[in-house]
Amino acid sequence: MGLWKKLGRFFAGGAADAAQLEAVQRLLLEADFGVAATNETVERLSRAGHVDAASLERIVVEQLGPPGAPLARASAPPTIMLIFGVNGTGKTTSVAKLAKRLQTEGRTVLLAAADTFRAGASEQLKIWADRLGVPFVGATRGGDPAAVAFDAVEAATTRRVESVLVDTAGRLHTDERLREELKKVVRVVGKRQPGAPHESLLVLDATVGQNAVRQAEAFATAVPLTGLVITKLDGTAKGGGVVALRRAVPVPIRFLGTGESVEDLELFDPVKFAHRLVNE
Ligand SMILES: Nc1nc2c(ncn2[C@@H]2O[C@H](COP(=O)(O)OP(=O)(O)O)[C@@H](O)[C@H]2O)c(=O)[nH]1
Ligand SMILES: [Mg+2]
Repeated sequence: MGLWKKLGRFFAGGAADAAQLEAVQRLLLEADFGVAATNETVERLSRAGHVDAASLERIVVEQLGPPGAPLARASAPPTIMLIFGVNGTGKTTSVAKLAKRLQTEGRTVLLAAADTFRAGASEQLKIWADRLGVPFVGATRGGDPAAVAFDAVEAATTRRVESVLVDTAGRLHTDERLREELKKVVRVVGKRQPGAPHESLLVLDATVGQNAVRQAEAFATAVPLTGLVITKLDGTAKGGGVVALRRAVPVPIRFLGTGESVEDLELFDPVKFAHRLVNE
């Protein structure tokens, strides 16, 4: 149910009195907006002196930031895209979805499995590569992720593949060794290919609330990010968490994951998203 309909249980809209603002506040907190975005929204409604669906929607659109920009294209190929995130967030699935999107744009893709930590991680990505019919660079368990990323850039250059998607490891976002490992991946591809990485996307699971906010903060301080991919929006009524995420890190939302199939990826549209959140 949209926020506005839920709000309708408390009042019908109109002049913003203290009770109404309190109802809005409760509702936004319940919807995972987080304290900062909730307070800002309530303040703005209070200042406007009026609580209605259109105002709420407008405020949310602004909080969500710009529409998702399409994937970068390097002037000198290959374009290198690194995908970060904690295990289970939908990182590998998102890599496959992004590969599919690149193919739809007529671009050639190579997938690289730089998750050398998790058993079966490389095999899982290999299955996607076979399904999509794209070349694959795998990892050996316990191997060096930066070496895999380097090999992937080499392979793409030799084979004239335009874009490389690198699936990285994400066991624990608080793990200092992981931070160093990810920094090294960034450093190594940057040395091999000027301007790389051209994208560094962080995958976050919309269903885990404040946990995703902490992950976003931790990754954003470890590596420079170019965007967020927020997954599992099909499985949550708490779309407000997306507002909290965007607020936690100054990184634009680029794509939304809306299901388990390879087609279930949308370019982020803040107007559409806010409308759904508030009105549907
Ligand atoms: N419902 C839903 N499930 C998703 C989405 N993205 C990924 N998943 C599922 O989440 C689980 C973990 O995905 P995976 O890509 O292996 O995560 P990783 O460990 O981060 O690489 C799998 O069962 C996926 O099918 C999504 O947008 N919606
Ligand atoms: Mg994975």
